[in-house]
This record gives sequence, C-alpha cells and structure tokens, in this order.
Amino acid sequence: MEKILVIGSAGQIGSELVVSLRKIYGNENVVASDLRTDEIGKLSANGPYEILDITNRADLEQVVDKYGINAIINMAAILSAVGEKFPMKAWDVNMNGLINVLEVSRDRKIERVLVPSSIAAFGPETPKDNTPQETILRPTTMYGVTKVAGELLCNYFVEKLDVDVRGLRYPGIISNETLPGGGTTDYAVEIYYEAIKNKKYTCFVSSDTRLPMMYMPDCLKATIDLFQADFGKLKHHSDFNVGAMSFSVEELAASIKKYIPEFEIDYKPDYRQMIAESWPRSVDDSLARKEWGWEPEFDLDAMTRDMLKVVGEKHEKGLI
Ligand code: VAH
Repeated sequence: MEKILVIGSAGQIGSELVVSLRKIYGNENVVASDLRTDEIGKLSANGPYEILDITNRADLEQVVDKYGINAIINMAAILSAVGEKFPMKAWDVNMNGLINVLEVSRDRKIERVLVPSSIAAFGPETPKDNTPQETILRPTTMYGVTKVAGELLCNYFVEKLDVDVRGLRYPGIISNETLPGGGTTDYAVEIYYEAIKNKKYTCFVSSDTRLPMMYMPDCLKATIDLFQADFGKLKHHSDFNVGAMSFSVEELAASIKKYIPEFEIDYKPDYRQMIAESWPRSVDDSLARKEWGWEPEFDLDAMTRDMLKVVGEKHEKGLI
C-alpha cells in the first residue's frame, strides 16, 4: 500500500498533484503538507494535511513516522525570480530541504522519492534549441544552481546510497487552479487572467522571448508517469528533460486573440528578462519518451481554449 507524502502541496503543481494522486491511491494514502496554513481548507478537505517546514528534519521525520510514509514527492522550492531576491533562502529551502528529504528517505528506507528539477538547470552556454539531455549546466540563477546541485545530489543517493530517486526538468508550467509563486515563467499564466479580466496585459519579458512550456494536465501526467515508472528500467534518474511545446510571448498573445480579438499586450521587460534569456528555447525529451513512455497531449491552441474557458468561468463566478 502506497503512503505518499507530498511536500509543498499548497504550490502551483503540488496542489493539483495531491488531487490527482488521491484519485489514484485513495484520499487517506496521500498526505499533503506545506509550510503555509492558508490553504488548509482545500488540501485537508478530503485527506490528511500537515504543516511541515522541509528545513526542519525533526518535523519531516515526525510526519513520515506518523503515517508510515513509503514514498515522498518533494515539490517545495523557492523559484527563479524570488530566488534572485533571496538567494540564501532559496539555497536553504531548495538544498537543505532536499538533504533532509534524501537523508530521511535513506534512514527510513523510503521506497521511492521524486524530486523535480527544471530547465533552470541550463544556462547561457547551453545549446538553446532542442537542448540535449547531457549538456553544459552553468545556470546564472541561484534557483538554477540549486537545481544542478540537486540533480547531482539525487544521483549520488541513487548510485552510492541505494535510494530510489527520480526527477524531471520541468519547463514553464501553465495552470488555472493555483497561481504560480515567483517564477520567471509566471507571465504565461498571468496573461490569461489579465486577458479575461481586463482584455490587456503588460508583459515583463519581451515579445520574442521563447521558452519551453507545458500545460498542467501534461505536467501531472509526466510527474505521475515517472513516479510510477519501473526504476530498474531507468538509465537516467533525477534529471529527465521533458517537453510539450515552445512558444514566444507574441505567439501566446496571438493564440489568445483568436478568442478575444480585442485583447492587447504591451511589454516592460524587467530583471526576469535576463533569467529567461539564459534558458533554452526548446528541449530534446527523447530519453524520457524512450525510458518511461513520456508523451504530451496539449499544444498551445488546446491549452489556450481550456485556460480561457476555466479562467472565464472563475471570473463569471466572481472568484478572480
Ligand atoms: C520558474 N516556473 O519560472 C519556474 C520554472 C522553468 C522555470 O522552474 O522559476
């Protein structure tokens, strides 16, 4: 029987991942946890929720022992934009928190650990188009530094300490449930909300900024497919490239204008422009497709149709 702990459950991905996992494994077998207390309602409505500070090892051990946890998915992270404002906080949460997860997993013989990485592991010297699985990793953000260090640490625990750790390099993730918290790719979510509410958006990166992106249903599919993959068949472990689509901001705006012709966009690039420019435009995810059957479903037009439908319904109900 799986007893899964999701750390960082109140975040953009974690909040939807908990719901998806509970549908598969049963509500009581998926323990949601986060530092935040404002999201308890949703997360504790149909399953266990624990307030958990990932940087506190004793807290983590107490939750693991209380529920007899045998699998951990760590979604807790300080993302790229906030990480540049608070770099040592990002190191503390992303690295000291990860060390706690890996050490407790080793000590308690946790059967399976999933730790996401990101395209932020790449840097300006990395080939920009169809970025290979094995390539130069010289990120220029603290978030990216923690992702590279995290990948290396996770692979060490696999190879030297016999812990089952797996991970995937998320592109920008777009969703309509929980707003993202402090990433450079947040513009790709904000634009839909502003298009619905105000028919206009001022974007903080330039119109030709092109990044790898993924719609949340595909993100959840990739995460759960890798979580359920036969570890013995994986040749890579904590650093799978996964892709779905790549588009520029102007292409994103054009996809919205097909449904909201009066939508207008202007551009005021800020410090996040440099971050975005250090990342690839597209990734080669052939190894994820080969080793665990990765296959995305959503393209830009399908995502825009669904985003505008769901965000539009929220607006009509006065929820945004
Ligand atoms: C960020 N959304 O923007 C995150 C992501 C691809 C980057 O990891 O920081």
